[in-house]
Amino acid sequence: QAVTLIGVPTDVGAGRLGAAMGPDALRVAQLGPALAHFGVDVQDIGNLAGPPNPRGARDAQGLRNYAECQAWNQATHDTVLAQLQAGRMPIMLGGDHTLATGSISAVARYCRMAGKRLRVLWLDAHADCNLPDISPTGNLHGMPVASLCGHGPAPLAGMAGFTPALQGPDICQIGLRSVDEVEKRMIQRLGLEVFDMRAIDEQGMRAVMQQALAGLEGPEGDDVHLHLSFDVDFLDPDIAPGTGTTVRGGPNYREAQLCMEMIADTGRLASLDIVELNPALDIRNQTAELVVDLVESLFGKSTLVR
Ligand code: DIR
Ligand code: MN
Ligand code: MN
Ligand code: MN
Repeated sequence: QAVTLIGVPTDVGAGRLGAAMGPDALRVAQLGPALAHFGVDVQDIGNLAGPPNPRGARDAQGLRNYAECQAWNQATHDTVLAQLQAGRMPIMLGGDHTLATGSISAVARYCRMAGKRLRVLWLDAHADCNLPDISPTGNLHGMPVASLCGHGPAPLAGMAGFTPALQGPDICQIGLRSVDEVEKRMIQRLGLEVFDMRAIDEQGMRAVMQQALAGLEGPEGDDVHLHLSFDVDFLDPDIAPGTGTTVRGGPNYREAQLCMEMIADTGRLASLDIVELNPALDIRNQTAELVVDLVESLFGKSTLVR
């Protein structure tokens, strides 16, 4: 297995500064060596270049830092596509969640060329399907799911070379507990598959993940490309304080581990975003270290011989 680490040091889509330091915090927490330990061929190509954060106000469309978000996404798209075409699994070290528009649009483009079916797992406290006119903040990190489903600014919605890059039912969101009023209707309109925290409370993480991963294991899942978009604020703030928009009541350590282990068991993971890690808000890099611990499980770390 060959993996490429791609640093995307941007916070232009977020409401607070600091996620731009995320890639280096993950390197300090030894993400690369942790994966190499499992026999993975790891290449770290360093950080992508892009514009700094102008800390702009909302523009006429209702967006903050739109041109800069567009530039970061284009760079991300181009690099991810090249890595997939080279037969390597891209891992984005974010950076705010806006970058998922670039990474997933590249994955969608690649899947279409390679004849694969794309399935996206979106671990997040938020639904990220706002539009410029309904967003309460104007921050683009609250919008990538809408862009990928063909809504919002045309250059972002068309980044895959066709629109939409994804249909709502191709995306499964897990861990939601903070959704804006009008955004709730977008979830319905897009037809997203959602397991919110109430579903996890009532059914347990195991039953939720069994449903989320249905159809991926065995021969019927052979042509599936599984992309994981992992927003660090998915995790409970008690264990993961180092992120910009914490929401209490998220998955605890054991639930998060089980989630990752069950994804690993499918053997279908083919690309990954790690986003919204904000070292400026972290405590001695503990959130970055937790993320590395969870990514180890995602790559098959287990207690017993498997
Ligand atoms: C909020 C927060 N729904 C927004 N979104 C966040 O600004 O659109 N997404 N934090 O991760
Ligand atoms: Mn979030
Ligand atoms: Mn997010
Ligand atoms: Mn460890």
